[in-house]
Amino acid sequence: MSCLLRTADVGCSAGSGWFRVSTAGSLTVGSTFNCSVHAFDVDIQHGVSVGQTLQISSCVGRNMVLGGANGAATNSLLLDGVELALISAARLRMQAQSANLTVLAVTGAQSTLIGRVSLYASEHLDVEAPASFPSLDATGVLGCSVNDSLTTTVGDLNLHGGAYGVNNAGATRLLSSANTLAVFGPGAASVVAPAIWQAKGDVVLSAAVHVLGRFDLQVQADSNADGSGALLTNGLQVRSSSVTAVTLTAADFSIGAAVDASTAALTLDTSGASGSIFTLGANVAGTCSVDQTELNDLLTHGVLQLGGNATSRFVVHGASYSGTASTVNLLALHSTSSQLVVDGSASQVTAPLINIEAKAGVNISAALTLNGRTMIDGTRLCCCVCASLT
Ligand SMILES: [Ca+2]
Repeated sequence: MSCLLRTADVGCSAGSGWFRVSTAGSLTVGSTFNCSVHAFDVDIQHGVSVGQTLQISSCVGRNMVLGGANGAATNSLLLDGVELALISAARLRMQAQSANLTVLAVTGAQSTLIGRVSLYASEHLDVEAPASFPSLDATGVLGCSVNDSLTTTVGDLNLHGGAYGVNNAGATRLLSSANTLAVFGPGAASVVAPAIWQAKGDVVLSAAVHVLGRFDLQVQADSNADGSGALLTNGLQVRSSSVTAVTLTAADFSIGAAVDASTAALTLDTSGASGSIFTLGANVAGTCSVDQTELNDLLTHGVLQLGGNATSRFVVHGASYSGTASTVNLLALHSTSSQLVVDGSASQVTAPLINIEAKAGVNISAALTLNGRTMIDGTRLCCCVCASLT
């Protein structure tokens, strides 16, 4: 069921055709109904309540702007931040046809009465100021550019960039989702480091990701460290020699194509959930696993670090590494009880420098071959070699 408010059919050509709710008015559309508003511009001065989806569109070719202050944009349909705060709906959908859609500043307080915001531009979608929504999906058919921080506070953050991809640049590069963060193509995404992409749940990088800029990129699934949140990639490539580190953390990894850090350090660690186990060489349910196929996809000429400060237990389980890394670090450093264990079938690591460190012991109970200068530090509590070390 829906209601349809069309004010713009005549107004577009005349440069008028408003949808206005004055301070003396209000609009309520019942709890089971949608409402579609088609207008040259909107002027919302008092409450608009729509039970299901409120869709706002304008004249074909007319740009749309969401957020910011009154008068923040001209020559476009502007739903500013104050107007947004007067809308309650299960979902707000804004649709720019043959036009661009720009997001200016939106605070969490302004969007809090809307369950989900869906933004669609058949041309470009651009986020130009910090914006926060309970949940968001945004589509720019000719590209989706996020040039400031973009956050969801309850649900998913889904970005669709079309053939031109999702681009994350600007002064602040932060994508943060309260549930899943998903980046779709089909065009490759690009991100300017330093940047952080994080989600309390899964991070799904459906598109390939190109890393530009300098310093570090951090991609964090399960950012709330409750043990739920995998990181799925379909290819990541560092394309700037000034990028120094790519750090991926998750409750589990699904590496679907090469993660090529070039000369940058490449780190994969658990998300730090209690008792996090990092398994290298096999997929083991309930652990943060990098199987052999995934290990083969981890490319760097710098340091390759697996595990780290968030790994409570590191299990090497039939893994073989003979890549280009200058150094391979296998680390279980979460707590004073963190161990590194070699078990299962034979494992081998070939690299100029190999560091194996755990705070509470290194326990080798399967064949392990290390081809490179090796430092094993089971520190501090014990170092127990129970099988062959060659
Ligand atoms: Ca989680």
